[in-house]
Amino acid sequence: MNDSLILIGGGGHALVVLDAARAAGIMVHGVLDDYTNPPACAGPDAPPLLGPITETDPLHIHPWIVCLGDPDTRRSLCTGLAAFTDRALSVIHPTAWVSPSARIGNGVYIGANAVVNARAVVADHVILNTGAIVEHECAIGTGTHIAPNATLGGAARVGTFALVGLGASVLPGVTVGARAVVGAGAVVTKPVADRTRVAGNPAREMTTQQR
Ligand code: JB3
Repeated sequence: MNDSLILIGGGGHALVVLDAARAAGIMVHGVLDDYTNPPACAGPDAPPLLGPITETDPLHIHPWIVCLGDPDTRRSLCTGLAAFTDRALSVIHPTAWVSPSARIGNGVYIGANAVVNARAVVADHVILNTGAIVEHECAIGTGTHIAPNATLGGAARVGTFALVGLGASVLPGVTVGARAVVGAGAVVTKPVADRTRVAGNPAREMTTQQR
């Protein structure tokens, strides 16, 4: 297998993954994107565009990471690429702290200054964005995005393909369900059901009008 990385998606998130990969000494082979607009990742020092995001040929020989923030697109891509998951590569910025007792899946992005403390379990394709804090014994499901400066208290749990928004907090031991969305700055004090959107302090379910 060639060890240079494919970025799936070439927008804003790919830009930060590209920087982190380079800072970690990972060579980036190219980008898959749909070219509807010039992708943010294009430019003189950018890796080449190799094809649309659905192109799987390069994934037979290269490691890869999904670089799309949109949860629905991430979910359909990660599900469709399940056969290639063993080649999904995690990119960890050198300034992140990851406890030696934490378990990190495949294709995980851990951004600058993020912290993953002891015995946390982070499943495949998770984004732990810039400065996110994942405390001891947390469990994060596949494909979930913990946004910049969001904090999960000790032993908090977040289900698959959920979003914990910018600067939000989940109190220790509290569970956020699969595909739930926690709004920016929210403070989650009670369990959040699957596919539920919450916001505020303390976080409450958003009505259809508030969305
Ligand atoms: O907030 C932060 C720090 N990061 C956000 C990140 C987590 O999610 C960032 O600000 C953006 O909100 C988002 O980054 P992302 O996913 O790179 O979005 P954007 O900059 O819009 O780039 C999406 C790229 O994916 C574009 O180049 C699209 O052409 C390409 N793309 C291809 N197919 C697609 C699809 N994007 C979407 N959403 N859906 C597709 O099917």
